[in-house]
Amino acid sequence: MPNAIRTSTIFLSLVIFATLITTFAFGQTAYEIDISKGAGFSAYGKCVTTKNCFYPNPLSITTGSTVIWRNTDKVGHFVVSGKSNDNNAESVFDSHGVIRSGNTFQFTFVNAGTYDYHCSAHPWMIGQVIVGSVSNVTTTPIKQKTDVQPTQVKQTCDATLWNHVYHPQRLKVIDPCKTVTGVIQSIKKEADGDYHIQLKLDAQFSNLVNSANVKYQHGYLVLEPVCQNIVTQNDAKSACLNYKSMLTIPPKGNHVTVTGTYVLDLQHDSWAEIHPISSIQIIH
Ligand SMILES: [Cu+2]
Repeated sequence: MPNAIRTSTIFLSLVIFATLITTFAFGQTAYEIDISKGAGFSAYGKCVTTKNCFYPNPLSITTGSTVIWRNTDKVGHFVVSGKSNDNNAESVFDSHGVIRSGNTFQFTFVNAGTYDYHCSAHPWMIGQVIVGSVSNVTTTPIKQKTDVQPTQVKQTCDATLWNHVYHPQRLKVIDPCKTVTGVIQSIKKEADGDYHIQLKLDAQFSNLVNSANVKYQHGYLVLEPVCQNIVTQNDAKSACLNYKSMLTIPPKGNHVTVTGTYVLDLQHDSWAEIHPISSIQIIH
């Protein structure tokens, strides 16, 4: 082997070795991408021009790295792989449901490649993660954080949703914020803009339904995410004025985790509901 090639081979090996050491020394390598303030405001916003509604953008990392998207904006956002106009893009990662202000979503990139992503609610928000195999990445991450604890999925309830529940006095609150799991049985649009969803609760939550759920809802818990659809019922219109829910409801048959207020609906024989819903996510 000629000397020059041998030297560069040794040098490359050292680079790979050094990179591995760094990765192992700090544990899992994690990078943060911030969702910029005001990113949801308009397709002509500042961050759209400067291409940093997701910052840094693009982000170059190595395989095995975790990216944590942090929502520093005031409104909720989504992170979905692929381009916004590409309906058939195979989804590599998906925040499923909204990342609320201050919350995070994370994904570990196992395979090398160039990954476009976007916010499904604000299609002008686009970004790219470039994942190189350990040996060929030469760029230095703009922002690197180490020893990041796995994100605790803290289930919280958005109390402001109550501003969008019409006639809230018909609901008797039993638990202001409760998380349950189960399988979606049916989804129906209602005139008040809500969805009426029947959820077959997992065994450990089966005590949350009552005789009215059995009598009128096949024993299923009722889920009511508010202001999902166009309101045609007159007395419900004001509750959804200038407000549209950012929740994405998974199709029926999905096993989901749901967080919201656990109530009894006094107008319907006091059957049990989660109403309003703060989050609903597919369990993988
Ligand atoms: Cu967004």
